[in-house]
Order: sequence, then C-alpha cells, then structure tokens
Amino acid sequence: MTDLREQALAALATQTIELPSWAFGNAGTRFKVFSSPGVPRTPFEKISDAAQVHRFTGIAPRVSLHVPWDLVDDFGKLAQHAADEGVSIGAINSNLFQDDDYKLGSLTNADPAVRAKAVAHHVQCIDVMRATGSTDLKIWLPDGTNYPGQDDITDRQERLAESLQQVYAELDPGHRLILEYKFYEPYFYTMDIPDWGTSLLHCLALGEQAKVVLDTGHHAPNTNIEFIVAQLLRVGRLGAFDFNSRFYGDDDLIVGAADPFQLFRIMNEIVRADALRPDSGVNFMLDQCHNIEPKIPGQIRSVMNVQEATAKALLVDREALRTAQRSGDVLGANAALMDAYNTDVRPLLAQLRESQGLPADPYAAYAASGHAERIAADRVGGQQAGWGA
Ligand code: AOS
Ligand code: ZN
Ligand code: ZN
Repeated sequence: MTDLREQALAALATQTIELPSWAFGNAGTRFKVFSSPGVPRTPFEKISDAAQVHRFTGIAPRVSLHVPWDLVDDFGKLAQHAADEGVSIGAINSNLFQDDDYKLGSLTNADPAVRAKAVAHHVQCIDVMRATGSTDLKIWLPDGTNYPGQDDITDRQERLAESLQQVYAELDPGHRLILEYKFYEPYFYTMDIPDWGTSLLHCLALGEQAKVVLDTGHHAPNTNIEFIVAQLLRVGRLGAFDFNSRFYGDDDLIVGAADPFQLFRIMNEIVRADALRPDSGVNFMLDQCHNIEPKIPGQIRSVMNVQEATAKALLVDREALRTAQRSGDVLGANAALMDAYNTDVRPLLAQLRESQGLPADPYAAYAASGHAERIAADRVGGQQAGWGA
C-alpha cells in the first residue's frame, strides 16, 4: 500500500488539466445570462483568472482559447501575457455556430462558398496556434438537420470529409486536429458528428494528427463512457477530454459533481492504459460554464474533483485486480476497484500539495486570499462567456 501511495504521488505530480477561457466569463442558459462581480473584461483578464487557478492548485498550466470570443489584435502579446502569468495557451476552439451563413451547416453545407468560409475560419485558427504556440485545433461541429429528408445524410458526410481534409492539410507537423462529437443540439434530428465512431472514422481518414475529443456531457443517458475511453485508448485516438457533468443534457456543470463514480471509472481506464503520462497524447481539458456559482472557485473545485478521481484510480491495486479478474473472482475484482474508490484521498492530495509548496486546500486558500474581492472592486462591466453573444 505504501508503494502504491508513493507511485500515486509521483503520478499525480505530473498531472495537468487545461482550463477553458469561457469558464471565467458571465454565463447562463438560453433563458438568462447572469452577471457576476469581477468577471474578466478582456481575454487578457480571462487568462489572469485561469492563472489564479494554477497558482492555487499547481495543476492547471494551460488555457484553451476560443475564436472569436478571445479575438485580440496581437495573439503573440496574449501568449506573452500567459507566460508572464505562469501559464500557456492550450487548444484553440473554432466557432461554427454563431453565423447566419451556417444555418444549414458549415463544413457540411451544400453551398461550396459556405464550406470554403468555414475552412478559412480554421486557417485563421491555425494562424492563432502559430502565434500562441498552441498545438491543438479543437473542432466541435455544430452541423446537423432538424427534419427527416432535410438533406442527404451521406452527402453531408462526404462534404464533411472533404472540408476536414482541407483543414488538416493546413496543419504544421507538431499540430493536432482534435474532433469532438455530440449526439444532439443545436440540431435535433441528425448531427453530422453525433458519436465517437463517426469522429473516429473521420480521424482515421485524415491521418495520425487527428484525434477524438470526448466531452463527458455529449452522450445519451446511461452511455458507458469508460468503455469509449478504453476503446479510443486502444487505438491511440483519444486526443482529449472536455470534462464536465450532466444531469440531463449538455449541462456543462462542474466535473465530478453529478457522478463522481463515473469520473473515477473514466480515470481508472486512463490509469490502466498509462495515459496519465504527460506525453500520452491525452489532453485533459475542462469545458464548463459557471452560471450561478463564482467562476474561479468553480474551476478550482473542478480541478480538485479531477485530481481526487485520479488519485483514487491510482490507488487501485492493479495486481490484486488482475489476479481476481483472471481467476474469475467477480466480487474480488469489483472489491479491488471499490476499495480504491472508497478511499478518502484528500489527505494524500494535501500531502502532495504541501510537498510542492502549494496550499493543502486550494479552495479555502483562494477564498482567504482576497483576490475575489479585489477583482470585484477593480473590474466593472465584465464579459459574457460568448454564448448568445
Ligand atoms: C459544445 O457543446 C461543445 O461542448 C464545445 O466543446 C464547447 O463548448 C465549445 O468548443 C466552446 O466553443
Ligand atoms: Zn465540449
Ligand atoms: Zn458541449
């Protein structure tokens, strides 16, 4: 057990989680966007807020950007600002869902001029990658149809394959295209990338630099997400997570809030495949909105939840588990997992943080720091995260 704890501490020390810039802006639903005191007024301030999360937790050194929500004149300056704050720029998210031209589709549109516009937007995003040092181009394709017969399902797939090929051809050697899927919304009859299989097929056709993004909120109820994780890891195509929690739809709530056991089961597959290693190619990102709770503490809580699930997964006695599995000991194998899940890992994580010169409880330390009060006083007129903008 001591060995396991030591190994867990070593692995936890290398873990990183990427934060979304949009988590720090005002957010809401289609019904109402609530304003919070002290929210960032510029992309620079979003990065400063993300850096606070890193300062208190030590495991959130990257920030995903969104184009155009985070559009600035000089992306080099933004990347320098991130470096000055002790973080770096992570994935660049494109936007294909806020333009009238894309009503009937973007990369899948029947009109070649609209498809060309959507491809050109990604070329712009790749330029942002070059200016910021980002290596991941993240595409969430919001295309789909609402009515049977509205468009030809197969033609749309062909057009998508061709458009993706054009985007892929623009990547530099160190770049990746990471492709998200979502089973419904904003369209309700078909989505053009509704599931991991469709995303994977497109990635396989594109090449080695294309990987799947698994957003934990993008599945039908009761989908076994850890199975998908295991399958994508097997074929080396799990590029990233968008972590969040869902109770009903694409709720974008704090990861680990709805179902901490599911998060543990996911992280268990990650540890099983040794994919926690920083060079494993899996980017652990958050994709969340904090509609009613304060943003920076919400992100701190989120990364702590991921860290706790990871610590539990690392405490699984793999030898005992294997032995039980191979000898057909159903309950013994299950117990090996549950023993780890039922361990209170908070003291272990406090020990890890203290050994790194970090506060044992980042959430409490941030609350005591006075930062929230300072930004509330200093910043007036904060920005909406982007939804509905
Ligand atoms: C949308 O539902 C997806 O989860 C996107 O990953 C994400 O919210 C978006 O990329 C932000 O632009
Ligand atoms: Zn997402
Ligand atoms: Zn989503």
